[in-house]
Amino acid sequence: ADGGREGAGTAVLTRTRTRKPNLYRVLLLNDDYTPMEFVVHVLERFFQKDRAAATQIMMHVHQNGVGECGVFTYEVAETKVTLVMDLARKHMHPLQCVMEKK
Ligand code: TYC
Repeated sequence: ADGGREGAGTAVLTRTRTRKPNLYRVLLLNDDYTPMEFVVHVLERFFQKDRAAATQIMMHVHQNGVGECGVFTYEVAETKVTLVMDLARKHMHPLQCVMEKK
């Protein structure tokens, strides 16, 4: 903590450390209809994955039912979920994207 002075010789200690932000995992859920290529595209476009990483995550979701796209602060996670869900709806794919507190 760093020191400050206030009033008649009164020492004041103020907190200098910032707080850790609450973090959220963004997850993709498997379904039987969304094309694999569409899921790979979503991971490249919204989660900055290269083709190899995107394919690996997509296959993990395909085989395990759920997988992590990334970890973000609340507003960033919420925005990514909305962008994925809007694109999936536009293409009439049942892809589900959700967030959960870490
Ligand atoms: N299971 C889908 C298929 O066989 C592919 C898929 C992967 C769908 C990941 C959704 O989050 C998902 N076409």
